[in-house]
Formats: sequence, structure tokens, C-alpha cells
Amino acid sequence: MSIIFSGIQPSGNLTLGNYLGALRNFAKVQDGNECYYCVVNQHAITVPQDPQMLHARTRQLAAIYLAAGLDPDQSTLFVQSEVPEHVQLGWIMTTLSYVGELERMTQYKDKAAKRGDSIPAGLLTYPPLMAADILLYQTELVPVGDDQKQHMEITRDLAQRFNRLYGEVFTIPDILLAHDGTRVMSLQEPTKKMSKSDENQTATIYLLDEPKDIEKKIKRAQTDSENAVRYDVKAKPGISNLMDIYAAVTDQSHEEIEAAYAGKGYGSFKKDVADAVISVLEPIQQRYAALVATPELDDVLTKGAAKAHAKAAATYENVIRAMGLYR
Ligand code: AQP
Repeated sequence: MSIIFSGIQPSGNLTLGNYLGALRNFAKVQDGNECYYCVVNQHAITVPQDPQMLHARTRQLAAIYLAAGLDPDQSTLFVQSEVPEHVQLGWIMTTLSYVGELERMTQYKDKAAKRGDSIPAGLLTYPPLMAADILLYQTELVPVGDDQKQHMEITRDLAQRFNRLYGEVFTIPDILLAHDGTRVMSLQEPTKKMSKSDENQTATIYLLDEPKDIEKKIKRAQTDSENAVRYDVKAKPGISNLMDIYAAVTDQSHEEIEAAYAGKGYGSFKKDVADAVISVLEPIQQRYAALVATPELDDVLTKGAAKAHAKAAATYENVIRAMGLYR
């Protein structure tokens, strides 16, 4: 049995990238493990959020967790801001971090570049808060997409730094990459990852998109003029991205896909990619619609917060004892 933790920000509507890179894997690993899955709303406010939207998306994300297969009897599902130890330990992890190492984070550089001269300090201190999220549960495995590798490295560094300074308090966690997971790229700029906060809505497939919109977006996805379904990320990033998506949702290898579409061109391939994506997302959308407005969802989150709090408080107590941070 392993202790598993992961989280997703309610910073926009969830994308196919979030699903294939992370969420799908959450449900797969819950059997026989102690799992904590969090709606990380305090991470979302590292860039400005509209309060009503943030509130609505927090609930929607929790419903999507369940719709995607999380079983509240097996996994603890909760909202980050309802367990105060996250920000408390986040502050401690911030004090252990160096500005230089935080400034080297790719996510910080990408997001800071969009903010001109007014870069929120929370963007820089995002990784120590993420480290706190993970370390509070004595987590062993963290299922995330490969874009989070750098943040996982700094989480491990901070845990080791703390243990060296104050004694063995934290378990050192490992990243758990989905073996069939993939980094899903933007449909319009396929060298950039698909993101829920991308302003270009045609670049992104949202989990709750209507089938006709999914079809339209995939049909308009950027490809090249060769018209041959062939995997070559450098020379053909657009078609390779669609092949990655198709491989992930149909469980086929790139070679099998190339053989099946030899001489067929992009039109029929794109139609099949759209159909395959729709058939994976439709049942999730139906479960989501049945769940999102129910009191059962609140029940799950209330119980989840209490369970998460009990575990987090025990770790936090060890932290403040080790540091002399008590009266
Ligand atoms: N394009 C992607 N392909 C594969 N995995 C992805 N993830 C995100 N985008 C892709 C994985 O989804 C989880 C959600 O992470 P998050 O919400 O905490 O933040 P993120 O990685 O910054 O996701 P987004 O969609 O890009 O959000 P915004 O736009 O708000 O920054 C993580 O496990 C991530 O690896």
C-alpha cells in the first residue's frame, strides 16, 4: 500500500490534457492505496481569479473528480483551503526555498512572462506550497503529468533539506507518471502544452465540450501539408500530437496507427480521433451532470476535509516540534 497525493487547480475548465496526463491516472491507482486528491484553489489564486468563477469551478472540479472515477470510499477528496495546514506548511517551505531555484522554474518563467512588470509573488512561491500539499500526507507517490517534473524535483529537495536541518520528518515522494500518459499539446500551437487557462479556446479540448465542438476543434487542429499520418514530433508536431491523443484514448501504438492510416490522409484520421475522444468524454460528462448540483457532493467534500485535516495536522505538529516553532 502506498500513500498517494495529487491536486488540480480550479483555474479554468479542465482539459483533455489534465485528463490524460493526470486525472485518468488518479482513478487507476486508487485500489489498495491511501489516496488524497485535492482541489488546489489556493494555487489557483497565484494569478487573478474572479471570485464567483473560482467558487463555481471548485465545485465543478470536485464533481469531475468523481465523474472521472474517483470513489469517495477509497479516496479522500477535499478542497485545499478547507485544510489550513497547507498554507501553514507552505510558509515554512517558502522560508526553506532559495529565490534562485524558484526563479528557474519553467512554469514560473512562462506565467511571469505574461504578467509584464506586475508578477504576483505567489507565482514564484507556488512550488513550496505544492511541496507542502504533498509532504503533509507523508506521500510516497504523486501522479502528475510530465510538465510537473521540475516541481516534483524541488519538492524532493525541500523535503530532504528539511530532514537534514531538523530531523527525519518527511517521506521523500516520487513522481508517478502514467505509463500511457502523454503531454497533450495545444491544437493550434502544438509546440506548447494544452492548458486550461489558454485564451485561445479552439486550441483546447475541454472535458465538458459538446461533441460537435470537439469535432470542430480537432478538424481545425494545426497540421502540416504532407497529409501523411506519421509520428515525428520535430517535423510534424501537430499530427504527432493528434497521434498521441489517439494512442492514449484507444490504447494503440504509433506504429499501429501509422499502419492503419497509411495512404488515408488527415481528414479521415481527424474524424476518428474526434470520435474516439468523444466516446471517452461522453460518459464522464453524463456522470458530471448528474452529480454537480447534489448535496452528496458537499457531503463527500466535508468528510474529505475532516479526514485530510486529521492526517495533515499530525504531520504539521511534528514539523513545528522539530523546528521549535511552538511556545
Ligand atoms: N497538456 C497537458 N498534458 C498532460 N498533462 C497535463 N497537465 C496539465 N496540462 C497537461 C497535468 O494536469 C494536472 C493539473 O495541473 P494543475 O491544474 O495543477 O496545473 P497545470 O499543470 O498548470 O495545468 P494547466 O491546465 O496548464 O493549468 P493552468 O492553465 O491554470 O496553468 C497536472 O498533473 C499536470 O501535470
